[in-house]
Amino acid sequence: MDARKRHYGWYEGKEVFEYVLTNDQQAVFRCIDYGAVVTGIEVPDQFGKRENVVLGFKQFEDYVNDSPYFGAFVGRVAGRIADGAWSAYRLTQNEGQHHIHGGVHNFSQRVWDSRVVKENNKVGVAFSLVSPDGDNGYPGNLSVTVTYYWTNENVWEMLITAETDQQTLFNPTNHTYFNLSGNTKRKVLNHTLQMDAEKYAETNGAKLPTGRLLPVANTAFDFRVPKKMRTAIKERPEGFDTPFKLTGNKKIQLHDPDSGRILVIETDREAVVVFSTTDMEEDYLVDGEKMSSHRGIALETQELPDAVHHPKFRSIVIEPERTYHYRTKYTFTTHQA
Ligand code: FUC
Repeated sequence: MDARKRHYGWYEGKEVFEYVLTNDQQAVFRCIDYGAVVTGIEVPDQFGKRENVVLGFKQFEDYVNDSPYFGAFVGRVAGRIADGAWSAYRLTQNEGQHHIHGGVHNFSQRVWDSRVVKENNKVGVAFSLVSPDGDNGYPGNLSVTVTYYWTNENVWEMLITAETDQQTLFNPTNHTYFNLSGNTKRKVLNHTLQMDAEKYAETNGAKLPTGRLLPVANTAFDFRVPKKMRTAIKERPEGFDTPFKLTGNKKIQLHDPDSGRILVIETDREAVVVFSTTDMEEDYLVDGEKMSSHRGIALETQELPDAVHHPKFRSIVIEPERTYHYRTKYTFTTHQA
């Protein structure tokens, strides 16, 4: 196992570093201390060819200028909070009248403290920051650490811990977009997606949950058995920006039959938001080509969005004098050639 740290850029007078973690199979995990962003994951296809399977930019400036949260750690609260309202607090309204992804200059746009951590069979980077009382309207000084481990078995483990000195909200996620074809040489339409999710959260025109959890059976949202994204998009041409409530083993599996790569996600979180990038036609480049629909798929493990307004959703209120732990594991394998 090997961990290297190197200069990546400058942000608000601070030097930004990239960490390159290489395991004994020569598979590589890259991340930066700006936004705790995952910038690359290079894993073998069915023939052993290592290529990158996440969307990212070539240079640091692109992450700062116009990133749709590529690889980013999102907080304090991922997703939308209706009207930026929680209790008597008023959170930054940064998507129309609503609050999204923690507000402005949120966790994905700050330089974190970081250090390399080593354990048996894995190496990682621990990123920490303190979000001050009043940050984007949230009460309490909140200390957050997110550790990304990269193991010898090509597993990325994400461990999050948090402590606060006042009651506040916390619902973090990592916003990595996956494309298992390798260096985005194909779109994700031939990938199959399978999820242990019996219900999805109905959303309104503002992409906010209505509070109704509906059965996936006989809908485009049924991914209980593997379904090609091409088929899913045909069933739902507007695509997916949808919270699914996880059940059973809470497994999420993405498979690219062409490269043979498989990603299995396991989590202790309540839900996953699936964002299919449908209609994302952008000017910025990914692997030398303009970002366009279905270049990737974001699978964001978290508690159900806007939980503060829906008592049936798992609470995201956290209390002082406790340490909160959250865990998601991403395993990369291949089918047999
Ligand atoms: C997901 C979506 C949002 C937004 C963001 C970049 O979290 O829920 O709609 O587009 O990604």
